[in-house]
Amino acid sequence: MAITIDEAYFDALADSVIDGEDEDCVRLVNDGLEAGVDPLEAVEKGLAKGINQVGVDFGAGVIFLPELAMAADTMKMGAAILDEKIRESGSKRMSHGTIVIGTIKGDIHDIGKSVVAAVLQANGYNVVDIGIDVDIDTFIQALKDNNADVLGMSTLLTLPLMTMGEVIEKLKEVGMRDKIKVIVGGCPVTQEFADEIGADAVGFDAQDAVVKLDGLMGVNRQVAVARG
Ligand code: B1M
Repeated sequence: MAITIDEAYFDALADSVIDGEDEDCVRLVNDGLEAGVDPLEAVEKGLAKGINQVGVDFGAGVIFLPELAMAADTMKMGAAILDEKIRESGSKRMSHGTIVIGTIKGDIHDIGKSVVAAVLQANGYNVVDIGIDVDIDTFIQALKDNNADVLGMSTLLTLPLMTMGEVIEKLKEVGMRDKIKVIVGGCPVTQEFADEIGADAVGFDAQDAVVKLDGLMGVNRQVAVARG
C-alpha cells in the first residue's frame, strides 16, 4: 500500500525503534523506499530520532535494559536496508569521521558497545564495529584497514581494564597515536582511569559518547531531551 512521506511517517519509524518492533521497522522502511523516501532522511529523521530518544530515556531511568537492547537491534535492522540503498544511490552520507569500536579482550559483553555503535552511526559517524573479545593487534589492524580517525574501546569487567591502556601504548609504539582519538567506556571506566591510561575521552552512556566525540572532532549539534 502506498504511503505518504511526511512527519507522521518519520515519527512512526522512530517509534518502531523506540518500541523495538523489528517487523514494523522493516515494513516502514520498505514501504517508505517504495514511496520514494530519501534513505538518508529516513535514517536521520526516523531511526536516529528513535535511538537517540531511547539512549536518553535509558540514561534517565525511564526505560530498562531489555527495551534498550531491542531498540538497538531494531535500529540495526532498518539501518542495514537503508545503508545499502544509500550506497546504491551514491548519495553521500554525512560523516564526521570513522570510528573503530570493540569490546576488549577477555570481555564478551556486547549490548552497551552495540548501542553506542548504533547511536554514533545514527549521529553521522562511520562506525566499524569489530565485536567483542578483541585483542590489541586486531584493534590496531582494524584502525589501519579502515583509515580510522577514532578508536573506541568498551569493557564492563574490572579484570581486563588495563588492556585498554596497552592498546594505547601499542598505538604509540606503531606511531599512530597522534592521528587517532581514543574514547573509552563501560561501567568500570572512570574519568580518572581514562586520564591514567591517556585516553582522550570517556563516554558514560551512548549520548555522552556522541557529545564527547563531537567535542573531539569539532562537531556542533543540538541534543535530545529525556521524555516524562
Ligand atoms: Co555480565 N557482568 N558477566 N553478563 N553483566 C556485569 C558487567 C557485572 C557488573 C554483573 C555483576 O556482577 N553485578 C559483572 C562485572 C563485575 C566486574 O568485573 N566488575 C559481570 C560479570 C562478572 C560477568 C561474567 C564474568 C559472569 C561469569 O561468567 N561469572 C561474564 C563475563 C564473561 C566474559 O566477558 N569473559 C558475564 C556474562 C554476561 C552475559 C553473557 C550473561 C550478559 C551479556 C550479554 C551480552 O552482552 N550479549 C551479561 C550481562 C547482561 C551483564 C549485566 C547484567 C548488564 C550489562 C549490560 O548489557 N548493560 C551487567 C550488570 C550491569 O551492568 N547492571 C553485568 C546494559 C548496557 C546498555 O550498559 O554495557 O554499561 P553498558 O553500556 C553503557 C555504558 O557503559 C556506556 O554506554 C552504554 C550505553 O548506555 N558504554 C560506553 C559502554 N561501552 C562504551 C564505550 C564507549 C562509550 C560509552 O566508547 C567507546
